[in-house]
Amino acid sequence: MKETWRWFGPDDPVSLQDIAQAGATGIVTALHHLPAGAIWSEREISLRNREILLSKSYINVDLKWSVVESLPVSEDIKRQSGDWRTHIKNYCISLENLAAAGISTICYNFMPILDWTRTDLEWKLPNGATCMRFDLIDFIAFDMFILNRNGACNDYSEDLNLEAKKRFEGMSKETKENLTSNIVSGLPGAAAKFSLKDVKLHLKKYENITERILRTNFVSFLKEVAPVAHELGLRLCCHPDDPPFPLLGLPRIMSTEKDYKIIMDEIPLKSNGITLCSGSLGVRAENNLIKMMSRLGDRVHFLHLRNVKRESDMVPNSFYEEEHLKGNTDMVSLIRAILEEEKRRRKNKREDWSIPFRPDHGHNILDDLKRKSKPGYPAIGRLKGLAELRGILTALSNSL
Ligand code: DNO
Repeated sequence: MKETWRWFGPDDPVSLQDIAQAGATGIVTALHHLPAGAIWSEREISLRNREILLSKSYINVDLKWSVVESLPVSEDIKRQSGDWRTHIKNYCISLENLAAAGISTICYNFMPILDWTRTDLEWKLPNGATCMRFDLIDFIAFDMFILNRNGACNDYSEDLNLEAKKRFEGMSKETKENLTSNIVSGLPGAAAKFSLKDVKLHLKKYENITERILRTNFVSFLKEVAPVAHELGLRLCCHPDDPPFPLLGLPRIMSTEKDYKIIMDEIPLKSNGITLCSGSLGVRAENNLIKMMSRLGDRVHFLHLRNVKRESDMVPNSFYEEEHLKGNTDMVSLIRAILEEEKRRRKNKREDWSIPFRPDHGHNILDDLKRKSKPGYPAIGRLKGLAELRGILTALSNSL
């Protein structure tokens, strides 16, 4: 397992030097300044790459850009409307340029409009640390009474509607504003930042996009890009929906093992792979991550290791981000399953036997509470996660 760390580029408050001190050497980054659908030119890629390589002159550690997260898929591609054909061509050119720069693992997602979504970015834990949380009732209150989405009430049970109404009536103006900005303005790494008005406009454009249509569009996107990636020796890896259920009446189609299986079977190329995110998938009790790792393992190209605590086993549900070794996922068994997959790969002489992973998210602890980093991506909270994961990894590797 190769230790990597997400870096948002030169304006990330957590620097390359911090990463080197955390002990990770693989950098996970993206050209966040380029809009979805645009070409990632050789020049833009090499500027970012140079920045990472030049760090060697002031920190004597070899850091390498090892994963792209994410090469975003435009809304036009997801809906097959507007400029979607050009965007697919551009996607393929970006893949060629990335391959030329020696970067071969490319993460992306296929969630309509909203990328990962939380209602609370600084939820206080009993020990004074903060973490991220998705509160279903707050989300419904937003959907029904702030966004005023048509038909929203039909998506939830009567009880949930009533609870959300009560919650909304008790909210101050500031709480409503915070909730809105947490949901619509885009968490770190999301392809776009929206206003409430943008979300309404986008929702209108998605009116006729059913789950079936979205899946068909996804398959047709992959039928074009996966063969290109295959030729270039690249590994595409689709990140799951986060949270793994429909939001705002929009379909989400990469939420369960069954969803992944459909897509893997449709395009049976190694280049058509998975980002196994234990935090996102772990929000659904039916997702058995350990079995997913064993059953789909040969196409898992990237791992996000993180834990969540489900507050109920319903779908949808509320959840919060737990410490890496707490929460609903048994991290020791998951890492054991990953190491077994790596063993199989070594036996089959696969050059990609070492799977890149990153400690995904972290609590804000100690100095994180003073230093403003990107939501979910503090230095010390992630370092603690990485250290804990590294401990398990070392212990299991030694005993294997
Ligand atoms: C959240 C991340 C997501 C992820 C994208 C992948 O922390 O895991 O932003 O990067 O959804 O495309």
